[in-house]
Amino acid sequence: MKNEKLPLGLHYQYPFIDRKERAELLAWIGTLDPLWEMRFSEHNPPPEGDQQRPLLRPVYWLGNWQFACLDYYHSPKGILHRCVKAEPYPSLLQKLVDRIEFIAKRRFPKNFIPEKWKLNTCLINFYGSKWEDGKWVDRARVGEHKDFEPGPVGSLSFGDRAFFQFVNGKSSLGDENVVFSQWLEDSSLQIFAGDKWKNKVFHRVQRVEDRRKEKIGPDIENFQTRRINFTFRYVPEEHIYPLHDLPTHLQADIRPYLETLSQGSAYFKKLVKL
Ligand SMILES: O=C(O)CCC(=O)C(=O)O
Repeated sequence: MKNEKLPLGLHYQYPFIDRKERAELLAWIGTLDPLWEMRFSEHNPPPEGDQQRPLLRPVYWLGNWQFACLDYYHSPKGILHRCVKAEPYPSLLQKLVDRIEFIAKRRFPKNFIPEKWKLNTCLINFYGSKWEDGKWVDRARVGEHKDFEPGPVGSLSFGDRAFFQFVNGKSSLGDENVVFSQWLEDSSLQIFAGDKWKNKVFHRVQRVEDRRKEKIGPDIENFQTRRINFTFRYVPEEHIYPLHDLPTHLQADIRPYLETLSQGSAYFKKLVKL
């Protein structure tokens, strides 16, 4: 889909990133060491009927890290000890974030933008296939969910294009459930905002094409990446915790992740030594 007229609260721009920016960004992404997190931990065990499992894909967070085992940020109630202060954006990313914030403020009604809103949190998702039991298994999708961080969410896509949908409920309902679909192209920007797109409907990535055959992202053991997506969100500063302000049992739960991160990141190296 090109930059056609979209419903209020949706913005799509393709291309948003030029070739030089893309090359710089991808070179930087290649230096990251994404984590393959487990959903639960010793102090947050699976609820009855659920089981411990890895996330569908490797991730990297900037600004603050929402470790899956701490439970994701879920405003207004699930905000305590969810977001751990993490690395700041590199300057090339900050420049893009400034542009996205500018577009959102110009494009959407004032009441779509919370006071103090700024895109201070970034989740980088790596989509692709995982080597499992002697074969490559496609893991390039995300089920229906909402992003509970307040205000507009900005999303940058790289690599193979993704089929993105807003839906009314859970997937068993089939196609009548779909409110809006769009392809997210390489180097595109999507922003969604307002009560309908943020709070009422769910969103999901149904599938990611496998056409470009481009080597994208860092080497990840037993994983082939074909799409990388950044979602920029706003977490109010008072909900972001310096690591050492977390209760010690939660620090213990995320300690192995921090150790792993410290091998590739000066920020986390310093943090684990403190
Ligand atoms: O990959 C995408 O386009 C969307 C990712 C997403 O829904 C999320 O990170 O919450």
